[in-house]
Amino acid sequence: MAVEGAKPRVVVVGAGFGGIAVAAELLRHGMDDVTLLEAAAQPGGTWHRNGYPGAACDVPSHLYSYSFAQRPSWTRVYSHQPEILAYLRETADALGVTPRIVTGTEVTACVWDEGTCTWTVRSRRTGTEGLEEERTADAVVLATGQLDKPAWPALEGRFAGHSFHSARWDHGYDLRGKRVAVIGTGASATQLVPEIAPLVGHLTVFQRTGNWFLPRRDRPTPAPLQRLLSHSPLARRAWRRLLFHVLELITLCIRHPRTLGRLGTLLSAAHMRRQLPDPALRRKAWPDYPFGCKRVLLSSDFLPALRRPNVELVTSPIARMTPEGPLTSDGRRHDVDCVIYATGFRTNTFMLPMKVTGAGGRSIEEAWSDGARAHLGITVSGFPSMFLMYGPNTNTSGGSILFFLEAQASYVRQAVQLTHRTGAAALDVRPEVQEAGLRALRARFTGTAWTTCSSWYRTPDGRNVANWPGYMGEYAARTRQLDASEYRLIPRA
Ligand code: N01
Repeated sequence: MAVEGAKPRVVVVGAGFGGIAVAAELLRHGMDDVTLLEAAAQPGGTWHRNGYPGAACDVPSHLYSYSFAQRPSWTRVYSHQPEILAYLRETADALGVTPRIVTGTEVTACVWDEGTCTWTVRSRRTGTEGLEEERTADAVVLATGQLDKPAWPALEGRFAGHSFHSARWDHGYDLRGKRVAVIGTGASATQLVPEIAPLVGHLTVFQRTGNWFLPRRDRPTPAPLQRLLSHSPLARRAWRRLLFHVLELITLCIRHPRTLGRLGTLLSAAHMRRQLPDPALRRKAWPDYPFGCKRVLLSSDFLPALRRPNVELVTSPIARMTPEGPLTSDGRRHDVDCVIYATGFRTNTFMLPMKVTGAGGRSIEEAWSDGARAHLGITVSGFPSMFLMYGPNTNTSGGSILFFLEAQASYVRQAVQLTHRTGAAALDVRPEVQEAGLRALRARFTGTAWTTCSSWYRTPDGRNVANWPGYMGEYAARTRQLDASEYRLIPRA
């Protein structure tokens, strides 16, 4: 039973950038009954899981970091995974979040109890079928992210050699001198291919769709910039502001494919032509959809890696897998020792990694049978005081996801405060508000580049359930102040 006057008990599922952001926000506002349950052995979320060679961020670090924990000393313009993970863990330590994280704990179910107006959160030790633990919470925050569950292609046949997914890299396997296949050419493949190409005997890269590229000049942070940022908080703010506006330009191009989008196309095409002087290879790698429909890849070393003598780009579709390697539909069998699936994540069904049951015993699967939806990507009608971090329609194709996470953390904190202040047990977004928001959101996609091809952002029937259709600034404005009239307060039993 929710206890009147007592501090709200909040359980956060996931201790990545999202979970840590919301926990830090609650603690900063005096709500210290917060527990984070993390399935992995260590906090860090996607930056703990994705340790493939070359894993890095393609958003500049001075923006891909919390505004409330800025680090002037980033060693590189685009930091690599170890530095980002260290930053996240150090920040969690400094803000008092770490002692509240319970690792190795997999949440199996979150169930809304109508009698007590609380959530029951069931969990067990990760990887066991053992006894389940139960916690009671006044609010749950699901911070499990959009990019957690690796997607494996449904290919007929079985490969007899070694294989693994890029998001679960096998660090024990020595790639040196081996014949390796990489399936997929998304953001992950783009980062790992240049790293492994010099090590392996032969590398075959299987591309289903080409990509648009923009340069990513990965280099140490220039010393004068680092000095300036270390000494001047004003300069730090100005630098972040500048990076923010530069990234908003990518969204501007995506939103206006017929006008400004052409400029993006030109810039990308010039970069790709410079990097691929051989017309045959260029033709193979070239995308066949408008700039910005899929994620624009920031890379200056992937296309040059394709020119190496030990690398081959294969664009004939994989017909099936054989024990020796992929067989492409042109009848060629590509014999390899190892297959690396850089095939992304299961995203657009959005099913959470645990059972979630809301009011009236309705499951999240039922609520989302017609596609994942949430008010501002955060609250779902019929699931009182349940909040999502990086929920439906809050991904960004151009900006920094951390910007969205901070906006969501503040919004969740306001919701928990409102509930507590008014003496209510919970709050529930009004269904008509959620539906009106969804209609407006869908209308915002009309005419944008996102609608011009299939991508991981979209369901098979074409709805974009992953991305925010506008600018980072719009999302911040929309979420800055929680509008209490959009919610129904549920009185205590
Ligand atoms: O996954 P993806 P990812 N046969 O889905 C191909 C974030 N991220 O892990 O384009 C052959 O983009 C598929 O082909 P197609 C970022 O948000 C960020 O690379 O669908 N190929 C595609 O090429 C990113 O968008 C960073 O035709 C098959 C690839 O596999 C998101 O994670 C770094 C196939 C999957 O690409 C996902 O990126 C890395 C098949 N059967 C990732 N099935 C940063 O720097 C799929 N493919 C912050």
